[in-house]
Amino acid sequence: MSLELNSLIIKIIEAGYQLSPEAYIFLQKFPKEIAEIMITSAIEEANKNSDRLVLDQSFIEAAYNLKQTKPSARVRKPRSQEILSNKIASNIQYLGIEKSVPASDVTGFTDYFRSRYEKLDSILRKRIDARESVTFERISNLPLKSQVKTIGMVTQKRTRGSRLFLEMEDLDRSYSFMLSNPEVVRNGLQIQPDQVICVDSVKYTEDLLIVNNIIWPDIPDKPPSRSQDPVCAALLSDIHVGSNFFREDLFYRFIEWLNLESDERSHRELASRIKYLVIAGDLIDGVGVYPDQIDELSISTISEQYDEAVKLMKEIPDHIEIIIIPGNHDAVRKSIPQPPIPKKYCQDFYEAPRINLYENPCQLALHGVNVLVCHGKSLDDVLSSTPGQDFQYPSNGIEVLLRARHLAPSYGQSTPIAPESFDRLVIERVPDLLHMGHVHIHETKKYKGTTIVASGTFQDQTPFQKRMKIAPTTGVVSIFDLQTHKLSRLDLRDYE
Ligand code: D5M
Ligand code: FE
Ligand code: ZN
Repeated sequence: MSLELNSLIIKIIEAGYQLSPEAYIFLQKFPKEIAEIMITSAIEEANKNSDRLVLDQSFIEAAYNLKQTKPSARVRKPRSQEILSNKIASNIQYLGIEKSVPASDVTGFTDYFRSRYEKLDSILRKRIDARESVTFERISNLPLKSQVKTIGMVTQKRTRGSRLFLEMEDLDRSYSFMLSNPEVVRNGLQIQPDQVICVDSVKYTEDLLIVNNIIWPDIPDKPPSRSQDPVCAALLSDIHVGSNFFREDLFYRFIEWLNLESDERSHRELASRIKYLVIAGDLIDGVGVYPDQIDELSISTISEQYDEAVKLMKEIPDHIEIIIIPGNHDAVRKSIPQPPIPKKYCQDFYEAPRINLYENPCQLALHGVNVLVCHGKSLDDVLSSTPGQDFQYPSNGIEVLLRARHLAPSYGQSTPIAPESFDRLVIERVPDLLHMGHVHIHETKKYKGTTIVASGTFQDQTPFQKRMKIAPTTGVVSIFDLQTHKLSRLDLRDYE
């Protein structure tokens, strides 16, 4: 013990103070972690008072007690030997997205949509059943009644009676397609405007083809990659710091849970394996995001909201790596892909090596497991305008995006897409985990080898959500085991 104390005494001397002999004996009674907190708080307090030279027992005790009552130290730091993930090095590999290349004024969105078509055409052609697809130009030279597969972007989708009509384009021309088989129509109704698909059709007239089958780009059914280490990621989003409806109390409960403060052994065991915290956007509530938002803010400037968010993140135990992408409430451009939250708002994040700020969307390998994180603004469009979809079940909407291999297929609805030369929203690499937020409703599902997580929120229902009849799941976090891919639902409302 006294050997360990020596390094702390050096710290005191380097700070310009002396330790009294009785304080030396007093400190020996505590584990090193506690003694260190005591000395650090005593130095901090002594620095505020230029007359003090000697740190005695009563001064140290008073400084420590003071620190314990401050909000920034509400949480007991866990004993490091209890934390399994402390012994495992972090392993984050950044997989992109590609670098942003703005489209030129002249070509505008033409380049963007060409890139989308080409990327999805190449994904579709990797499928055995879409490989022999022909171009629209080639169809024009075929006789009527020919059966063909072809790949196109859906520019229009409309129903007439029980039939569904699609207008589709490839790089040269457009065609009309008609779906009448009820099964095919049901499948076709899930197609998102501007999505790229393959259709197996019969040439009916010179302008119209009849669709027998729709082939989505989709993902292959193969086993996902697994971590060699028994570590977990906690998945959350939509914290909305600065909102009147932000549930700071639930967030502090979460920090306590991460600090192994749960009474249940199984919870402490799970918490001890958390190595990552992944926040899929809407860290703050922002300012002026919607009309009259100012009436619903507890913190009225963006920089103070981020200051508060920084304070909360600093409370997360040190051994946990934090990954943050922006959402539509954060202080970055609204069109996606969104750049990381900028330095000017959270210098401290950029200086903390364990806090990683990335773009929305962002793809990472965590211990070899491919994780795609996206805020999910496009779910507003998918869930509100696709038959059978519902805000209450966001994971079905995420599944549609995964099958479409695109994170925001529809242009011109409520999701602004940045005019760039390349479409960086195509899901080129198949994720093992797809994590989206935005809807504020927690729901998970497995689709083929991929785990889908729609994360909850730390914001209570807002008046807007009440009008929209959206009942948020506030204070629910998903814990994803990177080794077994098992999901656990942590409901902080149940945990005292
Ligand atoms: O989104 C919070 C919730 O509000 C989420 O469930 C989506 C819903 N929302 C937000 N904007 C819209 C629009 N324009 N249409 C439909 N639903 C919407 P947040 O990003 O936190 O404000
Ligand atoms: Fe949100
Ligand atoms: Zn959002």
